[in-house]
Amino acid sequence: MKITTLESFDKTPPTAPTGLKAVAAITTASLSWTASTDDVGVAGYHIYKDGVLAGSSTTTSYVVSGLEGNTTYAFTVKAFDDANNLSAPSNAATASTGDPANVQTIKPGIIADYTTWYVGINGADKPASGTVATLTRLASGGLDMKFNLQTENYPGFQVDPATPANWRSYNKMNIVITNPNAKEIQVQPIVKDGAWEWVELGPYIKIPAKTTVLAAVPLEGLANKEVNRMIFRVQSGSSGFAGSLQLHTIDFDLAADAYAAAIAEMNRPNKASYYPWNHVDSAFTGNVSSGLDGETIFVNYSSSISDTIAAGVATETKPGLGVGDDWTPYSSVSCTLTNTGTKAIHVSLVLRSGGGWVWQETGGQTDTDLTTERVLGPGESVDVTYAFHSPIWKSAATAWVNNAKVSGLSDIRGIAFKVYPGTGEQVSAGKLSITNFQLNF
Ligand SMILES: [Ca+2]
Repeated sequence: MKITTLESFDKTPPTAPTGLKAVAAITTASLSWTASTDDVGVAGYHIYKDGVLAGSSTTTSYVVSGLEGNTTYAFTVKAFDDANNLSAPSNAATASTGDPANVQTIKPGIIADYTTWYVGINGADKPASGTVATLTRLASGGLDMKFNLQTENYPGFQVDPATPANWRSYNKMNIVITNPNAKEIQVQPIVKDGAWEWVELGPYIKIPAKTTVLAAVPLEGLANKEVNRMIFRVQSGSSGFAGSLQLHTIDFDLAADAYAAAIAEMNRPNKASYYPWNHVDSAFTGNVSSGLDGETIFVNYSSSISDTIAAGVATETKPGLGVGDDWTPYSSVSCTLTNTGTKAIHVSLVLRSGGGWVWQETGGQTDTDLTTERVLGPGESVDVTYAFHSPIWKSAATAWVNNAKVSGLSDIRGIAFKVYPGTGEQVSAGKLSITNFQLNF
């Protein structure tokens, strides 16, 4: 057989990427840039951290992981074409990672100016007697409210400045607020102006379940910018429930990306209990029990699991909301799998996406082993990473061959870990523990 290799005629490198931006969190930095052009075609980009290759991307964005906290990094990107011609570097973008010991570097703004915050009910005067809702200070200087919307309507974070606050130089108010509940919360900012007229500032701010937002509140409707009372009135997006809400900051005229890294980190599901893990998937009939114990997800599997009977544990990301989590900011799931059973087992991460709850699973493949299933021997514990953009996923759409990325990342409705034996193997009853569960940028 004769093999001929053709020398490429493409000697022209792509143009340098431009407009590189970097936003750092604690251990990661999200990069984006403007595409290069090439006489034949851009094949991809190499990403450099302080001049050292950190990874490659076929798109115009990349997340660099494994960074140190409290450190400033300089990033550059170079484009390459199919002939591996490398462009000049992009502009350098620097980004400083946050302090791992203090994720919430968000400043309280004018919350800190007042010591007399109280729970008001429907904007009324300071209650003479106690309310069901209670206000306490966060360590960061912000405010935490615990409430029960089934027994008390429209609780609010309220304060009456001793002398009217002067907001004349401001165009918008910004608040950073966390909804840690499994249901949407809505917050209406209201002021009583210099004439004690009630002025609602903009529409209700809708804060999705388990989410922190930086909201911008327009002040155009406030003609009289002397403020005698601030009210942040709280209601549920659906039926009333007991829960809490954290108001981290009230400030003015902040940039749209203020606190972007801190908020991204706060929104990252970085522990198992971010999800309830109490959804029973009917595909798993080989369970003795499963669920969440502290931060450990567990599956007590029976000896009856086989080629056709799997065990497993599952959760819905947003139960009852009719939507799933948006995982597009993240690159992977990582966790530690421990098999305390006396026989080997296989473990597959299953994601279910979109309104059809499309079933996609790894079939035991992980990022460090793209060709075979990672079998967990008796007593074995292993750290695994399942990258969403690696070709380790299979589904009905791939005829159950592992060759695809995850589809539908913007609407992940269910997560499950499936336990099963190798073909024809028998298994004794045992336990799979899943620890250190987190999503990674
Ligand atoms: Ca070229």
